[in-house]
Amino acid sequence: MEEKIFFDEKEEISIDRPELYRVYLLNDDYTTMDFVVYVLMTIFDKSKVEATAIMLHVHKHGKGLAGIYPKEIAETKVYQVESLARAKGFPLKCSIERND
Ligand code: NFA
Repeated sequence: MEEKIFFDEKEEISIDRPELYRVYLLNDDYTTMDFVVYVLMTIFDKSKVEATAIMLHVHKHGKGLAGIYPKEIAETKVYQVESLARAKGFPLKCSIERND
């Protein structure tokens, strides 16, 4: 996405804005609620109150928004969540959707 900024009639610069992607957490029957809250606080910088609300939303509705980031950062978040989950023996999964 490109946005032109005009300073006056003569000067003009262009700024490339990155495409943003939504990172969702997906519900499953085995990952503990405490672990999902921990992931939201440590990987997605949520407070305990926000993390608990998102976790309960995922538990009830099947998926919930964890954050919105440029593509490479979104992919890194997914990798961090899923490798930490596997290391702890949980099947927790994420999905990514373009935020358009
Ligand atoms: N459904 C899981 C449970 O009852 C909790 C959970 C919430 C898992 C959000 C994954 C995501 N232990």
